[in-house]
Amino acid sequence: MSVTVSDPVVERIVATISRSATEIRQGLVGRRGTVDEENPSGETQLEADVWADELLADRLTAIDGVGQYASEERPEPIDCGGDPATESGTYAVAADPLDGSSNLTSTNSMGTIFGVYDDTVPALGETIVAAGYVLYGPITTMVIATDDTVTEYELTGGERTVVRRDVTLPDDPVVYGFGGRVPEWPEAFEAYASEIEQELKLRYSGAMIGDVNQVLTYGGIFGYPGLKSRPEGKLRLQFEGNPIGYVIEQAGGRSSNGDRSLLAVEPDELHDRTPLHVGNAALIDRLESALDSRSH
Ligand code: AFP
Repeated sequence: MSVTVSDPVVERIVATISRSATEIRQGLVGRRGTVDEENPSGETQLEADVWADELLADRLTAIDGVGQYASEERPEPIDCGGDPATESGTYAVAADPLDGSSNLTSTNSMGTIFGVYDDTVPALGETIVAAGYVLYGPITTMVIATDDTVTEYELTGGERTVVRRDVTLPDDPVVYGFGGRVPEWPEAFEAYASEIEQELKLRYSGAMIGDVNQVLTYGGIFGYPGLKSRPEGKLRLQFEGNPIGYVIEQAGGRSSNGDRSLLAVEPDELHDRTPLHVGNAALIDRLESALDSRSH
């Protein structure tokens, strides 16, 4: 049975993404090649990245109530109607059309991430009213978080069917996944990671959505820390950090840039990167104290 989101504009946004998901999945075939372009983060784009971005842009900018569409694959937002900053019921949608697209070459799991901001982007995560992701795994599933609850769906033929309601992180964490090469980890993070490695099972796929869904399902922690060569980390605040931070916080967990909730991080630029950590609150509390104690 399908459950709709109470806000009609948000419902149209999530329905459009869930209906597009089956098409995106089918359209990956034959689009594994790279295009001669880089995205604003300097990463080589796949045909699939550009195609999925254009498909979502076309569909989402046509929705009455969507005032802006921004994505990891394009330098600037598209202004497409009212002003999210001043008009109530008008939102900005920020998306990572194909998270983990480098997994397409080896045909491993990937995702589509979205955040619905009640402000113009770049915006504070605290202005998010809904967020979620589609996971292109063995089956296609979707997780949608709103201020009320977190729901997991299975997607078939463009329709979404509830498989889990009021999703929360299990109390006893089981899995962990940390990105970046170990020699690149700052000492404080490496010390924390070596404790966690003794306690939990490793689950790291190269696509954040696959790893975060492991954490949402079994409990644990996913992180892509600030690195020695790149203290700002790899992942993007507006398109990855805020939406995933919102989902995990609505599911009773915590998010952190190492110092505070991702949703409280003031953005400067649309394509800002951030150290990103999400999971069970106790594991994130320990991470922040570990990073704090070594910095003093
Ligand atoms: P791509 O979208 O370029 O494949 O990057 C995936 C990602 O943004 C995120 O989904 C992964 O957790 C992380 O980067 C993987 O990074 P590493 O390749 O450095 O492990």
